[in-house]
Amino acid sequence: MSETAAPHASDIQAGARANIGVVGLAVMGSNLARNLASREGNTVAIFNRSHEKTEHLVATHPEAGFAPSTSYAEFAASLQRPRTAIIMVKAGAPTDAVIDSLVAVFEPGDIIVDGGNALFTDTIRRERAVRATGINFVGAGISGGEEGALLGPSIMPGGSDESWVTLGPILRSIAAVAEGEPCVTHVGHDGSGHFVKMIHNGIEYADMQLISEAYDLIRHGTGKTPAQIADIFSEWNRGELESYLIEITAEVLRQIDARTGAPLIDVILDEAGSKGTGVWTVQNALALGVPVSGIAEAVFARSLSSHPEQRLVSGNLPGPQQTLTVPDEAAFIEDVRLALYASKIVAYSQGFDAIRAGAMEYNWTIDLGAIAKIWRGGCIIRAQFLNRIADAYAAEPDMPVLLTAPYFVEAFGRAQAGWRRVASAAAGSGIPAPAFSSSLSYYDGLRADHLPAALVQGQRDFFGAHTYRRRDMAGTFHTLWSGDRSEIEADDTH
Ligand code: NBP
Repeated sequence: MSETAAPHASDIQAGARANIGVVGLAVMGSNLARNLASREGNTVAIFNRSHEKTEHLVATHPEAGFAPSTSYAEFAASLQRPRTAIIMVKAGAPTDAVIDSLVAVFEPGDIIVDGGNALFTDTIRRERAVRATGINFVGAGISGGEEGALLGPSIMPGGSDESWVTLGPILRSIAAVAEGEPCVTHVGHDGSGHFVKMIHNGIEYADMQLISEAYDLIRHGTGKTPAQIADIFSEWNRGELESYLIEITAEVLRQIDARTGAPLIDVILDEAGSKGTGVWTVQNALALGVPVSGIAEAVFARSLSSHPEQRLVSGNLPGPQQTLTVPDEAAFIEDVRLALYASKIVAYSQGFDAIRAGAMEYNWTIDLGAIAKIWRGGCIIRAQFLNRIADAYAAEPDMPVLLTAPYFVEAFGRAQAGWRRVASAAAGSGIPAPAFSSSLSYYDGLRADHLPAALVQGQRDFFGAHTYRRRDMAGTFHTLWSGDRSEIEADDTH
């Protein structure tokens, strides 16, 4: 598809000098507006509900040459056609309010982009409603926090092919660049971009939990200080685990609290918060029937940590002392590294399986390899390792389960003995490592010739006549558990 962004001369209204606009100038919107303004050829229209933020941005960044507005009508008039505006406001009702205001002043062919963290089903609803007016609506996941918005985020836009023609060059110009490629791709239609962003955040939860479990086990097993463990993470960051999250983990562990002089990690309360995208990932994966156990355990672990009233009364529960005796420190640390790597492959594989299932459910055509590539830069889960995922999908685009790609099979071959030792050591000493353990169980579940699901089917048929299928013949069967005949065929469809 050709991608020429320049508007026709006849489309340029008198006084309309901006080719792109931003509505919502809190931390993300103002940084994104500055990023847009810093790129050759862009003039950025800006609007915020409370005008002080607009004035502040113009005053603090005169070099950006912003075109500020005090009303939606003025904002629309300052934009060349097709008008293109990126909304960066609080997700939910504020986003709906801004969309309604823009629809009132925009015209057919114009483009409204929601760059906030919308739930993808809201994006599907909004896209349908806005499309009915002839205006294009694009839900775009944007990852990278405030620094990414300013310097180059990873961008996951959905929406129509028509809007991508205008939007593609603009988004490519502001996205992070990884190995010479901009970290943005047209993910698919309607809510696909926000769906992929949701899964990105779910993977982020799992990755953070796995890293935290690795830190905790090393601390228990070796007695090393946070600063010494920071050095281990820095070392790991030079190998196959190289990633932004490993890099910042070392920095967090090295930090000293200015008030007490203690390692900051020992001062921070161990109750993890969340903004809900992990929960969305798990809820939607459950609805799609995709086991995302690594992500789910990470969400549950944050939830467990945030119930002080339960933890307060549970300290006397019987169990090991939660101390770990490690005969060979270096070997143990290497085992933990391998456990982290293998569990990380599981979490990413589950996340990509969820994208594949979502694409089938919602009729999106999503290039999974392209998603791996746009996550290599700008976003929180950026990592070298994503190149291996892109390679795997390039070799076999319809792979039923990502972790069976040859590169990962080889990695599991190297990692699994250490992974098992770490999971056993954690269980034996009573140190919680839910994401390590559940990732290993998932892996073994996939490998198993026989699963205990046969017994579950027997139980279901016993109490609810839910029927079962047999190994040795086609068809669906029900057993008369207390009757004369032991089995009847439940249907004759075979
Ligand atoms: P916030 O999520 O804190 O939202 C504040 C902005 O929303 C302000 O500009 C505010 O205008 C505007 N707003 C609200 Br609240 N209600 C409004 C309404 N009814 N009409 C018009 N404007 C309204 O800002 P943020 O942290 O910059 O995040 C923006 C979006 O980006 C969110 O969807 C967020 O989830 C997403 N995001 C954030 C990050 C991050 O790291 N922070 C990362 C990725 C994505 P006002 O000034 O008049 O109150």
